Amino acid sequence: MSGAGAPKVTVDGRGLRVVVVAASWHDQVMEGLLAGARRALGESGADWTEVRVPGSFELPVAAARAAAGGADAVVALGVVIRGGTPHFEYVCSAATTGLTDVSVRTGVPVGFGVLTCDDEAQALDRAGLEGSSEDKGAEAAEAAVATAVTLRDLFRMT
Ligand code: DLZ
Repeated sequence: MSGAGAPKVTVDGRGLRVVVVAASWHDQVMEGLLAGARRALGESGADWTEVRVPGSFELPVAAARAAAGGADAVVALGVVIRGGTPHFEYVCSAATTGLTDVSVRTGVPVGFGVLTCDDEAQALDRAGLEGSSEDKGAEAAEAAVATAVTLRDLFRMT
């Protein structure tokens, strides 16, 4: 999937409580994703906390708990790199389906910052690090905050 065409999202997130749920595989890439998310959340004015889980497979249950606990938005960050077995497909599918289910079932938006890459070079290029061409951690945080604001304003109108 190409990152071309991504919108520039700037939004006022003051008053929102955001939970960042982050997996722990692939340290360097994860640090880039976390730094991007922190920067975007700081610029939005939202309050946030961070929770670490072992792998991307564990992201949905942490997101579900955050949503049940009163978060206005969740940002899910993880890195899955293809290996030689079908495990990659299972972990990606579980994370994607699980996070989608949390957001639709609870009405709490989940920013999807889970990189699913063929190799580490692809992941580094999307991690918001020096020399990266994309910053998926920031994008996921911006999307979660923007959607939470949209939903909050929608309910104010009705
Ligand atoms: C097992 C596994 C493998 C092989 N690769 C990754 C990965 O690239 N990225 C990631 O976030 N997690 C990986 N995991 C761990 C699973 O997500 C999960 O933590 C374990 O299967 C234990 O439930």
